[in-house]
Amino acid sequence: MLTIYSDDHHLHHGRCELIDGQLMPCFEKPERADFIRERVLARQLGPIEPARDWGLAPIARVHDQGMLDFLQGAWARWAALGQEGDLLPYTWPTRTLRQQKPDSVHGQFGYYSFDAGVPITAGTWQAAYSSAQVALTAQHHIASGATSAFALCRPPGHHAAADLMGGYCYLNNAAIAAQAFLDQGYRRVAILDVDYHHGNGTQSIFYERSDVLFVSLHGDPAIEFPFFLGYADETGAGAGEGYNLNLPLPAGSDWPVWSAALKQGCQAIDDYQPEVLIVSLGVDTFELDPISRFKLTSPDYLKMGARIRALNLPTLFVMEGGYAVEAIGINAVNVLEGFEQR
Ligand code: OKS
Ligand code: ZN
Repeated sequence: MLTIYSDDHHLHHGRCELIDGQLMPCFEKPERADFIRERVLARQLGPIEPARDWGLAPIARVHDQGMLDFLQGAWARWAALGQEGDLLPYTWPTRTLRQQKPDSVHGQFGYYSFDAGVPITAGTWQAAYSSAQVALTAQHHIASGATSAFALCRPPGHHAAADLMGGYCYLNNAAIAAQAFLDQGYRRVAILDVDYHHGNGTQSIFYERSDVLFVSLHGDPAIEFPFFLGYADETGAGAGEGYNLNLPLPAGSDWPVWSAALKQGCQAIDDYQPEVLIVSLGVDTFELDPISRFKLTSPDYLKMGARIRALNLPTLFVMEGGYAVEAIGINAVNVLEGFEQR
């Protein structure tokens, strides 16, 4: 399987995030992608190719132009104020507050985000832009006839909505790839999100549309980030009614529990008869993940890949979360090797 990778992810390295009342070093760190890349090489999964530049247009097909302008220009505005530390949002237009964009860089960041897990550093725009280009390059290979490809994206994307960043995500790489397929003439795209967290951004982008089926297995949002989306009664709206399937699972879910939900998700995908499958591949379902509460083991990821392969669809894997860095490469590549039946 071909892997697409960009070194630009190193340009994004946030310092801190708030976890359990304490400022901790960011879990979403460059080593994550480095470990996955090293495992791809060690296992000889296939060639690793750089991203090509497809420009801003395919990104703007999914994201709000105001948010893109903000993300692209925020660091320069922050630095011009004499600041050197990470730019972090801290006020949001929630209940009782006005939904309008203020002038200040902090006010605008709050307007375009839903949590504080999205530090903007000097290289964040370039890293997020290149991460989207990684997804688009892998998408191009599948549209050109490849049966699978791995977009080694970092930063991840599935929490990012059209005009909201959050949960370590700036640009929704999987959604941008899905929209690219549609713009190239595909009519039905399925997205299977196996990350531990609900892909609230991806869901919201396609919620009222029938051309993208979104299926997500995740920690029950009643007790897990992102808390405010991802419940089982969210089934789509308008033309999208019936094209959104959330499968929230309890803390402690292991392979028997998780794989039963996967079976249900795969059945929905099979019924939909998509032309292509995008897998939002997070491996924070791992038993040793520091911020998650599922209990999948490294061999389970081989079974996951084999089950996805049984859908018999051209499949684009897009990297999302996973924070047990010593094992992230093993687990992510196990899915790909399971898919390839190696
Ligand atoms: C608090 C922790 C927020 C958890 C973000 C989860 C990101 C993730 N700062 N999404 O898939 O892995
Ligand atoms: Zn996650």
